[in-house]
Amino acid sequence: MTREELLEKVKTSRPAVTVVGLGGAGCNIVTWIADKKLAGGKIIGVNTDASHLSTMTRADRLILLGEKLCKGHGCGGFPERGAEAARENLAEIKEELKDTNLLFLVAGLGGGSGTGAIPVFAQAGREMGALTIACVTIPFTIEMTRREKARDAIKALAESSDSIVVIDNSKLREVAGNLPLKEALSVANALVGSFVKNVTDTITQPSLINLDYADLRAVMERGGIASIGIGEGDGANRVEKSVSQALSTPLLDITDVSSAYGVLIHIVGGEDLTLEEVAVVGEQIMSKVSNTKRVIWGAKVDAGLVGRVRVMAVLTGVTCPFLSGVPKPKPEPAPVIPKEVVKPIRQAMEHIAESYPKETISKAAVFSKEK
Ligand SMILES: Nc1nc2c(ncn2[C@@H]2O[C@H](COP(=O)(O)OP(=O)(O)OP(=O)(O)O)[C@@H](O)[C@H]2O)c(=O)[nH]1
Ligand SMILES: [Mg+2]
Repeated sequence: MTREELLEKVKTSRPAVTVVGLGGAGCNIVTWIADKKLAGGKIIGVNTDASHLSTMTRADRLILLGEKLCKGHGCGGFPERGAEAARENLAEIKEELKDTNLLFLVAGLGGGSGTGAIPVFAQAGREMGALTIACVTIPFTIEMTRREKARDAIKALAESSDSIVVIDNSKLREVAGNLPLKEALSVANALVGSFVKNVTDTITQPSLINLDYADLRAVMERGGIASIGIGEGDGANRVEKSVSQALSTPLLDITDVSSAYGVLIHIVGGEDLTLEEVAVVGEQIMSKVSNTKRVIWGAKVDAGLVGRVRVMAVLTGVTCPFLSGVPKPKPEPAPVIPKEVVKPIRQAMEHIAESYPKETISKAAVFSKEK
């Protein structure tokens, strides 16, 4: 084989990534992703609400769900209608997903369209052979009945998708401070969006060949519920600080961090990030998440982030009290997060929310305990 033929092969063997935003929140989140320019992925906006869907100028494809059922007016908060609407378009959905290897389904749970349609899309994605990752938010505690709907939707998703990355909006407030609603929603958009973007960039960009689709599959396939944590640090022990923050402040309350099945780490640092520091992240995670079978990660250099390290940790196969309905073993008082911890997390969120500057991606590493 010549080098040219090999390069052609690299191009054609790259996994096809599709990101679907469902319902109002889902569409807003994928718009965030489109604004940041997704490397090598197709973006689809999906809604029963024609008016909201028509605002999606950045998507590659749009699907108006359940035209007959909803007449373009939305679902009024009823997930059963959202599911029925999605079933109306099943043939079109399968056609859109047919060559996809990696499918991200993004929604804010609690309404009708996104909540009802997402399990239908997940099932279609799995049937088409895609690694199907749902990325969802749970409504704020004040949205009481909406939280119940979200719980049911996650249970349905557990049957139909590979992994479900869950961000609890209430938890967001806890770690980022008491933000006004609109700001909190933008932070949620940025967090879900950057998870999708980070993972996609890491496996589709040729300079990050060490973290590939097969590695991702090993951690996320049948991975169940997944929780995200982020951390950022500077100065001495900046890596240790950011790792321990990322693990100690998950955006979904989980029962036991140490029993996570798999961990995906994404590290961003300035030009001064060393490979040794990247390796320290691995050691730290392995020591803190002791039963983890698989740890994979990618690291990239962001020229604008001198002196700092930012870590996003995704723990798969976790259990969480919200879903099991079981209270925590030891009810703890509301956590008081020290200011020096809140501040860097907020900074990390602000960084994430900022547009990605032109980044030079130079390093990646994959480590696994189990080969
Ligand atoms: N992250 C994020 N969450 C949002 C946003 N808007 C609403 N939410 C959250 O998502 C939940 C669902 O809202 P929508 O996405 O508007 O609902 P929908 O899926 O369009 O459902 P219907 O409008 O009932 O058909 C809400 O309960 C909020 O918790 C947003 O812009 N960003
Ligand atoms: Mg809506």
